[in-house]
Amino acid sequence: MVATQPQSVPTRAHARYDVIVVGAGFTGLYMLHRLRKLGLSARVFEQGGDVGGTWYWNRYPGARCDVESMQYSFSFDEALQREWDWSERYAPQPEILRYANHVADRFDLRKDIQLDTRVESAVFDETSNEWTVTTSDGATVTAPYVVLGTGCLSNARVPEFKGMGDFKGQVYHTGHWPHEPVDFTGLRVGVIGTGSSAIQSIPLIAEQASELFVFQRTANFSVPARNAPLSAGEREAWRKDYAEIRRRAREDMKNGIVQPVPDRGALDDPDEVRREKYGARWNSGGLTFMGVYNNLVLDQPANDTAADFIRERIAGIVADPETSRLLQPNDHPVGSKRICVDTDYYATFNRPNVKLVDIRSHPIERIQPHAVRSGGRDYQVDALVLATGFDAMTGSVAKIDIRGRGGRTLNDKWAEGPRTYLGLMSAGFPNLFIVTGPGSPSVLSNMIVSIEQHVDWIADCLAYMRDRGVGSIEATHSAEDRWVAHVNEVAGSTLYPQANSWYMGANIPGKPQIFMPYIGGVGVYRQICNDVAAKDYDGFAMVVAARPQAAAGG
Ligand code: N01
Repeated sequence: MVATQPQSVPTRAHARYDVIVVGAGFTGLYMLHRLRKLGLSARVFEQGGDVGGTWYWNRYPGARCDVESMQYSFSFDEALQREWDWSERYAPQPEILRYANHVADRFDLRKDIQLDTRVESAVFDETSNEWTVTTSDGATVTAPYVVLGTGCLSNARVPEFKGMGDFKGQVYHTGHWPHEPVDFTGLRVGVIGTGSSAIQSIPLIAEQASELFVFQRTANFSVPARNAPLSAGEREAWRKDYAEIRRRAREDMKNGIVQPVPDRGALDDPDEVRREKYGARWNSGGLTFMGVYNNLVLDQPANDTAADFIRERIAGIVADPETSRLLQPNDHPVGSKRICVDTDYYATFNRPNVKLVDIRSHPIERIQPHAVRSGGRDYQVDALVLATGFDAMTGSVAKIDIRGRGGRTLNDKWAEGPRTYLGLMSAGFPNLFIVTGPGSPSVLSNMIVSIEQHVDWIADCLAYMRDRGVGSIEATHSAEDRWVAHVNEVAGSTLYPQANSWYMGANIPGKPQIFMPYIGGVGVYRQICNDVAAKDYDGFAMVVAARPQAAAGG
């Protein structure tokens, strides 16, 4: 790998770069920026029509981030974090997308990003230590390194309902929402699913639709967002302490979201104190509800106190007793599925035009040309919204035909569940980095904190290798085995594996059920990654290049 000046690289039938990056979401943008700083040539391939990843695709009504904007933003550039003014406590999707575009423009990234181009395959050549990547435009490119920034929630999942093809109305998936405005005014709409995407969109769809049927298989715990405009004064207050806030996020023992640190377990407080604390968090809103006590995801009786509190609140909001009963989750610990954050979700079921349909007791039998049939009844709908989630964490990686040593595919290696060392690499696939992959804190964390940590670690690793003439890096099988065991052990000490969640792969029929993210906390994880790097990349095998690598980028 020879340093080349950042340059504009035109599309060609065959080209060679130092690094190929898959995806132009926040990972791809920051990775490209870091690679440029190292003087490396890179090409980013993005299947979408613009940058932004998740925030490019998830345009459904009400889409916004459930991590506060002042924390869900890049920290790597001081001027950037001072110049961008978030308008609300929780930024809406269009604003986050504008931010991604701003980052692309500000750092002049677009010239190395090729949009509307899917990476179809990546094949490693053991002789040259290079990846050959083919793309949907028929091009073939090569590079010693590939970085997968494919996103964890980017492979939208459409369940195979019988009769789906017969449906005469429009069908939308929340994760693949059209770019044109969708108007449900006067329409009868069916929403299938009650995860975060549904819970955000249902209140807004209900305002337009003449009738809305919500098809619920599993009730989810949701807490109010308490979203509000962010004043200049509030932004300034954040910025005053930004360096310290960012440090705390990086070193956080949990998810990289700065919040008050609990000093006790739920059962250490008497009933009335506990209720008061839950009430205060409910009133202040947001994901930090789970941070009231330090044992809510560890101890079932402790968890029950939080679950009971939320169930009581639901009962207090929803007027119809049967609807209220159905909306109260009772089959998983609170937090073991991603807790949802909403604006008026439960109250929406008090509207006369909204009906909850229990498809747990009466599964969807088939989709009719103008209806959804469940329990022998046809619910007449003109449009269907599938809020049915994603083949999470591994789905987008699995869509690429990745072949490592001996031609073995990554899908074959991961057939029994994903295996990585630190979530960053998988043994047998040299020079292939994964960002926020399975085995890293990933979806259990503030994604931007994790993305920056991974990208920095990868960039530092590439610099280390270049300085030492190393041509390849690969996770060893033994280090990977130890890490996988550790990830499972930590997950097993929590309540998380008790839920049929997408964290477990449980939402995809046939997908191996393994708790995919690393739950040890972003601070601990960062320290482990730093220690590994400090010990000359302990657990990775590095091979010195047999010959100086050819100049790249040309
Ligand atoms: O997807 P989900 P999502 N028949 O998988 C149901 C992030 N996110 O897009 O639970 C009937 O959570 C399924 O039912 P069940 C966040 O991390 C963040 O909502 O499998 N129903 C479930 O109700 C989130 O966790 C934000 O029984 C079927 C729903 O569809 C993640 O993305 C906003 C079905 C899927 O829920 C995914 O959220 C949005 C079937 N065959 C998303 N298949 C914020 O930042 C699935 N379902 C706020």
